[in-house]
Amino acid sequence: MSEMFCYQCEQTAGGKCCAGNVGVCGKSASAAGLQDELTGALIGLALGLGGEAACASATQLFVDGLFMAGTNVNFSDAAIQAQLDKTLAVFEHARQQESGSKPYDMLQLWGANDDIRSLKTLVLLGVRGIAAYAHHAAALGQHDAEVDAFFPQALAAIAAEDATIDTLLPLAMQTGQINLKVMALLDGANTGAYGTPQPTTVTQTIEPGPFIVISGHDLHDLAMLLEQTDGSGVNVYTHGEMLPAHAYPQLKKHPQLKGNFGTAWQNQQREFAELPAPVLFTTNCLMPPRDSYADRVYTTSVVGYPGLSHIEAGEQGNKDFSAVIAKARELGGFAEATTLPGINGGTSVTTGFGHGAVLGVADVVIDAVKQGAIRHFFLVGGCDGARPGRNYFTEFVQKSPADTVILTLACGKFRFNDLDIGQIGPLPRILDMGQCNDAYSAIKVALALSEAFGCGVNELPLTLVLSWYEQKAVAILLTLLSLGIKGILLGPSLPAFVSPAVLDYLVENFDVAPISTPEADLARILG
Ligand code: FSO
Ligand code: SF4
Repeated sequence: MSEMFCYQCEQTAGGKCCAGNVGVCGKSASAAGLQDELTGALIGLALGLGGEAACASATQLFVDGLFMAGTNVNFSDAAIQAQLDKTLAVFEHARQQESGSKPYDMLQLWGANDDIRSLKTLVLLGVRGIAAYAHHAAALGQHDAEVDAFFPQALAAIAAEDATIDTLLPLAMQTGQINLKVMALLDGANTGAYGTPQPTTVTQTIEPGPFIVISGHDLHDLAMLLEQTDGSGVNVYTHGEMLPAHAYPQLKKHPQLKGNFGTAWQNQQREFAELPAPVLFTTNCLMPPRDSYADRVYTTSVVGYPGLSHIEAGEQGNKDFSAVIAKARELGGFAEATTLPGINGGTSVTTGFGHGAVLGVADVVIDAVKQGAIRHFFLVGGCDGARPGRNYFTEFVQKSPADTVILTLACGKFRFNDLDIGQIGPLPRILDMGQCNDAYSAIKVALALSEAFGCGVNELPLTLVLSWYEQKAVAILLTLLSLGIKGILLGPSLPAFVSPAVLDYLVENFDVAPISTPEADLARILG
């Protein structure tokens, strides 16, 4: 019987760790073990490099290997083993050059003393989040030398036996700063390729006829799919974190990009059960597919699940989605227009309030604050998940007073983005800034407001109410802390890998607090 140790996400078993044969997410002990081996191989590679920057192909190994070990990304032993083999081949080459080191044994990390393990885990998970964003930017040909150099630097530091709280805390803050860099890189890559997002209302009604559902964060994959479905009679609907794609001019120009299907990732087994269409997963969050629809789920890139069809990139990263298009035709879609309403029964959602759109109406926003029409901004954003405590975020938005604005991003917004809570002047009260990486937009807007009002970000009428689930959220939290942002409310539970001493540090230095009830938190913030 195999055993696993994994505590990297919010739904970890008993709020402590997944052990035994299978994790709460459905990841097997063998896949978890291979992910540990892969991470250990990458740490060994980093040590062999002396923590120094790697060549482009080794950097891609860091990016892909780290992303592949993230939550709900890859469940396939064969795929993880193949990535491990690629990484170990580099060791073999280094050994022949007599400059090699050994793969790192992850048990050294999992067995370290509480606080060291906690801080090293914080860095490792933050780096996994950074790798995800670097992966999307690289797909659009964008790289940042400082980001690339950080992978070996941070991984080598995780192996350091002489690491102390005093060396690891600054490294955690540096992880946050590097994540800011990579989010900026990805923002530039996405807007450079597809234009500045524009506010866009997206229907949740599916037209009759064949269609494809595309999920995940990779806009480049969507762009390729749209090019290949142009004029084909096959429509395309976004799912989950792909929703904000509707706001990009160079993507929305394709008339077959029709609308959005479904809500956040944890509802996919129910929402896909009767789906007469294929689903393409470009990134997490993939759940183990039910037999009723497993034959129509396709994965690509670092995503994988045993038995699902996988589409690999060919020359220059091009992908051939003809099998997905053929599957859409075979399944035929709905016979009549069909609406899958949002969580609260809404039939459309609005997105596209990135930094370009919001700062484009900065004067309106600043005037509304000065005249008291906007009393407070809440950033209610982050990941969704299955825990019932996540209803907090819906209720928080429902109970927020009419003179407050809700900025939101990532998949947690599906809890409330179909609510009509009104407008303040020309502005809707819910402004969807985009995907989780568009936390960069929220930061840009906050910095612009603080400049306009001549105060620090912590003095703004702005509170961050964050829902976390996986490693990208860890990276974003580190970014916010590294910017000195205080008073963040975090839920639905605190990370299992944060030791009591590290939590004390976060509370004392950054006033990070767990969510309580929407009523109590709203009263305290606005009181
Ligand atoms: Fe959600 Fe999943 Fe974007 Fe995450 S779909 S939970 S933070 O992978 O990446 O928000
Ligand atoms: Fe458990 Fe989360 Fe790890 Fe899955 S990713 S095994 S749910 S801690």
